[in-house]
Amino acid sequence: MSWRGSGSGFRSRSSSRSSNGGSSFSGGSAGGPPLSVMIGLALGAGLIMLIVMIASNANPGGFVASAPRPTATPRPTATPRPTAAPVASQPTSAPATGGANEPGGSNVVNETPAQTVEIRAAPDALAFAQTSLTLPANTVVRLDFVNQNNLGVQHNWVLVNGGDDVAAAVNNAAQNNADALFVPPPDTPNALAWTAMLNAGQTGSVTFRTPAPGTYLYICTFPGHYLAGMKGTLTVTQ
Ligand SMILES: [Cu+2]
Repeated sequence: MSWRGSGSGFRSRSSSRSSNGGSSFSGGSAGGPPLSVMIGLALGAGLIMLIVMIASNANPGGFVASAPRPTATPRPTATPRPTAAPVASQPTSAPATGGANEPGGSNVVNETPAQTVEIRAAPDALAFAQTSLTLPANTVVRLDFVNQNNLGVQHNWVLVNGGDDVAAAVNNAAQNNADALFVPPPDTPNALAWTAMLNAGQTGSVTFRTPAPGTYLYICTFPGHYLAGMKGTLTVTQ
């Protein structure tokens, strides 16, 4: 019953509007107070819209100001990374050296020598005091090189597997081995035996097995000494 009553009341309102026949404006203008209320509402809505627009404009303005800051910050963090990488690569490339300044050679053995021999440096020249030496073949020999000289220069004793043609290659390999004081690098071809590079006044030894019978050169591989004539001949007998 109450639902019908409300429905009937709704019908009566719509019928009354249609009965006026005029537009809704004429009906609105007829009532003075509703027009002022409508203007007030419109003005209020306009003010709210302005406030919202101003507020919304202020927020994006803040985002624009803060946006360049994050793009600027990653730049300083990216620059230290490339500087750290080469620092890490340097210690890995550093160990590539020609070995230590110590005796070596393909004929070096760790056996009790059957024979010992002494070679001395010339006291006042870039030369060996003995320019010839004779040893038996296939014999373990300990050679003591005494670097007593008045020039205060470094020398070593290097036995090569041939003559001057082979000695030149061994000498070049040693002179490029500054990290080990110009001794031949490990596994240098045709380098049979060598002592360490000795300061003036030092004595160094190397124990090696003598090669097959023949003639062999021994040289000093300190830069310039072999070219200055610091060499001798080893004759290996049967
Ligand atoms: Cu020398």
